[in-house]
Amino acid sequence: MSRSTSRPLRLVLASLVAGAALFVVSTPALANGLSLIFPDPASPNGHNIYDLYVWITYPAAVVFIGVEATLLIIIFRFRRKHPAQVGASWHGSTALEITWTVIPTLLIAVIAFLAFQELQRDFSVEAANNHPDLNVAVRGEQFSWSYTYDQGFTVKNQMVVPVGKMVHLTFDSTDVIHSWWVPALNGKTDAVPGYTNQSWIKVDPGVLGSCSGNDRHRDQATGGCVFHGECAELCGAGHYSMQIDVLAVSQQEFDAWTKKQQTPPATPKPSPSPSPSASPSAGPSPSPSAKPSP
Ligand SMILES: [Cu+2]
Repeated sequence: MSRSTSRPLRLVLASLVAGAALFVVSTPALANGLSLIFPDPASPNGHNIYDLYVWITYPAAVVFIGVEATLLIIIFRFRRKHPAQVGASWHGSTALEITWTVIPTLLIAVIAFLAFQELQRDFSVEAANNHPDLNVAVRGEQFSWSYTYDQGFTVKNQMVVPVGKMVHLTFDSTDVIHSWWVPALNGKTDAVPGYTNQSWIKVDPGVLGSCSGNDRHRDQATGGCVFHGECAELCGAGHYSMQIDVLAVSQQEFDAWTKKQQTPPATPKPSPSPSPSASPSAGPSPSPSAKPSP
């Protein structure tokens, strides 16, 4: 191998080794739950989506490294070595063309099949087959979320659910398309005006013991875990403000919270009737700075 050839080849080899090292280093991190892609999943469909993503990423990384390595080797090995050199040329190769059409088509078909299967599970089948413990209707509007529970009350901003229970979610919108997504819990689900979408969550009870990550925090008042998500469909000027919070608590805390929501707010006591002697103009004296209206 000449000196000029060995240098680029060394570069290629070094790049390959660096890529492979990165891949190997990231594998135990993924296995230990440290997320390089999504937050740690905390619901069965969150787990399934996460696993599918990782298992698509592995072969994709192998294909990527293989293609890039082949490309680099060809560039350096078959480059023009002197100005008069004329490269070899081919006019079509049926075998090659069939190969590079069939293999990617098969790969994409497998990915599409697995993804479609998982989406079906995420969107409704699982909840329908498992008799949901709770139904919550999620409604998007510019620019907030509301949650209507089986028990007949509606809350805004934060959804509260018991851990370990199958919560069936339906989604719609009053204005434009929004999308409800808490990556640790479920797949992105659109809230569409005039159409009802479905999904579900079943939060791992373990989050009551361990609730750490960039996408979640401990709720001190209840000991529950708050998962964070965002509207994932550009829906107008206030899109950024359509934040999503899901507080997962114990069944006991959930029952107490539900009871509180169902209790009608205390009606204020009627004020005593004014004394007949009171002057109708009686009231706080106007501020000296107040100007009379014209
Ligand atoms: Cu939005």
